[in-house]
Amino acid sequence: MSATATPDVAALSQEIRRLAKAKNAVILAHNYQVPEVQEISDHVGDSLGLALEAQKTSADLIVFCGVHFMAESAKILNPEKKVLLPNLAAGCSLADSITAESLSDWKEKYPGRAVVTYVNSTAEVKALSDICCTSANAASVVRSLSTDKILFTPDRNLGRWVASQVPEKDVVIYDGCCPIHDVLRGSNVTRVRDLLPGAVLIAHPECREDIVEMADAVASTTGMMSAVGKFPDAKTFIIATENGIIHQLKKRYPDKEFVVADGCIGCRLNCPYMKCIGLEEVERSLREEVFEVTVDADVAAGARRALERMIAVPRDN
Ligand code: CIZ
Repeated sequence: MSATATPDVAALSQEIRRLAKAKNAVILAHNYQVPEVQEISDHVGDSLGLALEAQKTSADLIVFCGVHFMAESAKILNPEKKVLLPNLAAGCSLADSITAESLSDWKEKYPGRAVVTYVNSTAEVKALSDICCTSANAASVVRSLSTDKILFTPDRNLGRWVASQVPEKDVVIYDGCCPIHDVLRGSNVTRVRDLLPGAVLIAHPECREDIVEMADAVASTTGMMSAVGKFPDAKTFIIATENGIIHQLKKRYPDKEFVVADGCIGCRLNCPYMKCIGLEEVERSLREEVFEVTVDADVAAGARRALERMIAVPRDN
């Protein structure tokens, strides 16, 4: 906990840690969560890192501070554990951009292709896929497949970036996107760059093509943590992804300056779903053991196969 925490934050944080210990719970937080939630968590990371933590935990209870598809993946990989999502409103517009029905129609339109699905998707969609990927391993996942014919779902920006990294494959890309990343335009980033000459631009592959093309590095949130270290002489970094990652970047690199790519923390690069879990929701979740995430057994079996195939592939970044 930071020295500047207000008494409420301090008291709530203490109570959360007390409850977590009493209930043998592990608290996992995504890099996009608010700083105070990241601070009371046992592990902070991206969806792949957190899925792996969930797989190896000996805790009885997993409190997942992230969005629904992430908690669902933790449940699928740990069917015996109770997995809690502190706020059921924590959805994902990208995951909602594809349904099992629309994927089935699309598979019929492109028969014989291997379906690679970004983890930002529902369990039903994962269950209809050959393999999942995250932004930290998407290119390696596509490269690992024996077929050259790929259907990539649902993020068109990540899909296009992956296709550019693996040009030997023929990748058909679904037309979904993360509205938080997709709303960012090259002109926003250029304006920030002009104000900060010499700053290094690191972009998430969910950003639009022009932004990825002007970036000095393209990386997942975990990849961003190591990418900063590759520019030892740079003082200032412009970060093109959801603003929650800034907290971990500042902790790891206290001497560097991080600026959100739209130049305005809390505006466009702020996911309302990622930000709907606060300390009150985490405390209630632990105390009342709400809201339990469940997945139909047949759906879970199909989704687990796609997730486990993904986990066997090493990370790109
Ligand atoms: O895979 C994740 O956790 C997401 C959604 C983004 C990232 O790059 O970490």
